[in-house]
Amino acid sequence: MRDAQNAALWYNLSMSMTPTITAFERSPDGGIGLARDVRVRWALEEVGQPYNVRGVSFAAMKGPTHLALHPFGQIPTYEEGDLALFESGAIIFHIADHHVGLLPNDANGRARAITWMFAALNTVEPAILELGTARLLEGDKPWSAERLPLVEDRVRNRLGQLSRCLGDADWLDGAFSTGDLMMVSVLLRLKPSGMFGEYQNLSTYVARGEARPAYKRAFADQLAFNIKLSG
Ligand code: GTB
Repeated sequence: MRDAQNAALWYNLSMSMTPTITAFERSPDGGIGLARDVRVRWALEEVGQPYNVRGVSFAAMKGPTHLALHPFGQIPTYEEGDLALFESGAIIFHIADHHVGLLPNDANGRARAITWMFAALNTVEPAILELGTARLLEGDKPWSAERLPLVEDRVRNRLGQLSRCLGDADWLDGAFSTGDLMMVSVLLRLKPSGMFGEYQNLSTYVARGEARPAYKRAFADQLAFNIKLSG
């Protein structure tokens, strides 16, 4: 009897400590992996941390329960015990900080990996997001034809700088780190446009990221999640 009680207690404790992330209940991309829960899933897979996923509808995202977790009403969020986080960068940093495998052990290498994570989020991703906005949301505006090449040039500029920095290395700074996880995740958004194909080393860099078993598991799981919910 005591053994059964202990087992139940242990089960409840481990379930409450298994992180839960949120994802689109139905991703608008149909599961091609562009939503930001994928990068969080990838980080969790890299460190071997099991997790639960809760799908959130667009309506629920703007409701009080989700807004208590995420002030901007978005996904992903991350809950673990009494900790609740939002922002994919903060979530992935937390995962990397609490597990072995995504940040180097030496202090300087660790600081550089974190720098690359910020560079991906603050310097590369904004230009890529702007391109998406210019193409998808502003393409029908009378000024779009004039503005779009400027936005494309800003993306090319960043890609050229990144391409020169990467050179023929496999990863941005020695071994694969959270900096690469974030940079590859950000660049993947450009994949449908074929734009990073203009930079061969970036193209193979992204493919190298996608080939990692942890990424493949993360991608397959989000796809299965989307298929299950739309079925
Ligand atoms: N800075 C935040 C982070 O990094 O976590 C940004 C989070 C964010 O943009 N979340 C998006 C969201 O919740 C989903 S990932 N949007 C709903 C809303 O704002 O109301 C971005 C995204 C959205 C849609 C597609 N798509 O259709 O393919 C892909 C990616």
